[in-house]
Amino acid sequence: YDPDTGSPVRVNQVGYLTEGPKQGTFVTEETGARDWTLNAADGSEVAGGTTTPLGVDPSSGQNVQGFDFSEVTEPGDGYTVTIDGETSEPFSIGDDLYDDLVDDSLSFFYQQRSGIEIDADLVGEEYARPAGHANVAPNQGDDNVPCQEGVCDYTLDAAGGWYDAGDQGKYVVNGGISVAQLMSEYERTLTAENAAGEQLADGELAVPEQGNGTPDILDEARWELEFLLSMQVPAGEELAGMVHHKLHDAQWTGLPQLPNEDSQPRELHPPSTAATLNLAAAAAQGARLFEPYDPDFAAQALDAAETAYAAALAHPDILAPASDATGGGAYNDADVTDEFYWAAAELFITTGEDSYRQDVLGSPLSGDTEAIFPSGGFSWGSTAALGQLDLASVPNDLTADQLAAVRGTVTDAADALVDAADSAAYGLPFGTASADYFWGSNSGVLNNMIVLATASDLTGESAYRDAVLTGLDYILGRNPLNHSYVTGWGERASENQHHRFWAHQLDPDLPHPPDGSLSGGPDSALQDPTAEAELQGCVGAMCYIDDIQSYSTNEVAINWNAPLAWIAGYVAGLGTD
Ligand code: 9MR
Repeated sequence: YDPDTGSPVRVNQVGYLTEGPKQGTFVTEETGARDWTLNAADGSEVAGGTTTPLGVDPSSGQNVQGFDFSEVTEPGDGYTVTIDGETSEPFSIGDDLYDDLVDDSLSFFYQQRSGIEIDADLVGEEYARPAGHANVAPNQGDDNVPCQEGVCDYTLDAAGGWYDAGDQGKYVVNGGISVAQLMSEYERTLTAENAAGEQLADGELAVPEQGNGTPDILDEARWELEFLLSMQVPAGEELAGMVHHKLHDAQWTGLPQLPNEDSQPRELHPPSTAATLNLAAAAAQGARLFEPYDPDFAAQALDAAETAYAAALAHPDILAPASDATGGGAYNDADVTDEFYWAAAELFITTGEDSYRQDVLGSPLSGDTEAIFPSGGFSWGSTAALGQLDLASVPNDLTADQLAAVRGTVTDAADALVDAADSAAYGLPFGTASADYFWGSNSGVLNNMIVLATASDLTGESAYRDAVLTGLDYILGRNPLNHSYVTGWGERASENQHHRFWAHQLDPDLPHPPDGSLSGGPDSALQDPTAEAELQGCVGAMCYIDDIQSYSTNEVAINWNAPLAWIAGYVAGLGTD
């Protein structure tokens, strides 16, 4: 496998913060150090030095060298680095480089909304579309969804929410982590010193609820929270309080397909303990955040969260099976210890009740840094970190000793990630073995960056912040493919992600994904036919193709854009020092 990767001089194609680390990677057959120069847009030489030979990078098989121009702090656009006659993509140095990434990465969520027209005034003509699954033929509508045969004999009004990804399914497991991360992006602004809070406020984001008195990012979160609440089994039914795992088409549909043109029957799948705990956790967090803006909604959310948690305790092992993958993803999960941990943590933070504290402290995960913070990043299937990060950073009733222990796991995990970033040729806080690159690997990188960012908030230590920024460099082009995984950000960026409406590659009348859409990223397991055909023999971080059919390397998803949005808020806030 030998793709065109352009210049061997690899940089963050967007740019570097004025006071941040500034590193790049050079791919070469040479083993001895080379000279590098940094040039301004007018061609003048700004700085120079020699590279550091690093040997063969296991994530790519490339022989590489590193270079570092952190000493340069003159803001500007159009910088390039040249080594051995090879010149990098251009990039900027400055403090406000990432402000627009906050808006772009969050606009993704509005544009994934189900059950509402996507308004040209908010997103432009190209991206406007009719409401999807709103019960207008040929849609069957999500306002009256029956269960699969034999699962239940009621229907639910489960309209609204976000489509998961390139498909039009709606999954409670995955909706939960995504909405939690948007809420956490907001919640961080209540305590962190450098946070982009103004950018998330009422009237700032392109959402239809502008001007309603609630921060716009919470309006976006509520669109999903209401959907999650609607998936709960009604009182009086068998398994009351449990939550249906997911709702999607009876059969997989082809591409392209606008959401309003889907004619497949929609079906509710059985409840699961994991989905129930996702609702418990997300609704508990929502309850405390909506309290100042809509106390009735906050009370409704807390009641649903407590009912769900009690139902999960009564039914702790109703597991969604891997086989349930016709017409939608399975989101199967054989271990819900982490979901119990997350839900108990959020309920404790919100209510202060001792029973939830006991469930957190009595969990087998309590104090187990490596189990809570897996090296490949927390995820929809490994959610304990969401609770731990909130226990560490959101004011709560833990005793001083308990809080110190929780914070210790965060900084221990972050220390390991700093070491990983320092030893990676491409600077990312993530593994470098080929097998470390799994379906959605970019979200693993970004979630590790959130652990680092939280450690930086807790301690003020710059090493944590620096590893967040070198992780961002990887996402935006300093990587083995010389490729930015965020549409519209960087010279060589993804634009053909797997999506049924943003399908320009298949139909020129349809748009590319909007700016700020993150690709899942390299997956060395080659899990779709296009990857199998095109990527044979690839190593680790090379196993990616910007093709709409490669859903295992190049899909978009709410749980991948959510950590991008969180990190965009963090990095934009750094610039406001
Ligand atoms: O993100 C999910 C990944 O962890 C799984 O390995 C993969 C296969 O089960 O599914 C991914 O989730 C997809 C979901 O099943 C359906 N919607 C699109 C999601 C992103 O590809």
